[in-house]
Amino acid sequence: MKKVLALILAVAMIASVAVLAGCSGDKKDGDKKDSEKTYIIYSDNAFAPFEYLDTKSNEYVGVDMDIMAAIADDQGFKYEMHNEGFDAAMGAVQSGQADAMIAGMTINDDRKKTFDFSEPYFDDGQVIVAKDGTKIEDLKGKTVAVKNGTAGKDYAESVKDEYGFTINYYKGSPEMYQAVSTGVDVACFEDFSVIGYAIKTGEVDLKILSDEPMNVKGYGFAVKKGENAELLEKFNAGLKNIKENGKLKEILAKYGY
Ligand code: ASN
Repeated sequence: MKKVLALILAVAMIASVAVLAGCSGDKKDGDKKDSEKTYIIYSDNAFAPFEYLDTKSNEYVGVDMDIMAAIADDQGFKYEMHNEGFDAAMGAVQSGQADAMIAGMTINDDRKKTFDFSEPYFDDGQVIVAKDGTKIEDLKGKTVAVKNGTAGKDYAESVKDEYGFTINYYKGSPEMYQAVSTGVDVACFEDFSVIGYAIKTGEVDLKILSDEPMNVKGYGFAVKKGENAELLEKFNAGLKNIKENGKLKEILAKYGY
């Protein structure tokens, strides 16, 4: 009888030790999960020099890609980048499929209703772009090209009655440039630095019609409003550091700014 009792006791002790070990093991796993969380970040896919496919390495490169890498390194977090296009990125953040987006995204009041933004890291506005020789009066009665969901689209919609044009909507910047180059649309609306880069690199043979960029505002990293505050904090802390230590300047200089 004594032997049986001792055995039961021993088994009970082993079991409780195992349970305890299990508990602390679980806790450790939980901690590990937190620090090793991989954030899902979405971006545009053809918005040079902010994000574009480098055909040599077959990888997405650009200002935003470098900023994200520098900040993740500074703050010690992991992330996975998905370059799916601008409108797709906004949808992914809103649906919770993505934790955040970085896509040369203009910070404006309308977007602040559905997104929380980081501090700005670059300023830009939009310009009207067309074939050489086109004048602003030529937009009347014609169609212009815009990219879905963008600040350029908002700008075009706000002046369409004044200039007398109608709008064709495209998925990406290259499709928009092509529509203008091939004469489907008379002009397009694009961020100044991006079309400036495309013209400079010879990717497109178009001219900027506007005297100066309109609606100049900061670009920011964005999360869904009220969500992922911790990631936004990390981004801002890292951004502050790379602004102070010269890394942001270095990244911008690498792409000609
Ligand atoms: N600057 C654009 C916007 O905020 C972003 C883009 O086209 N990638 O609407």
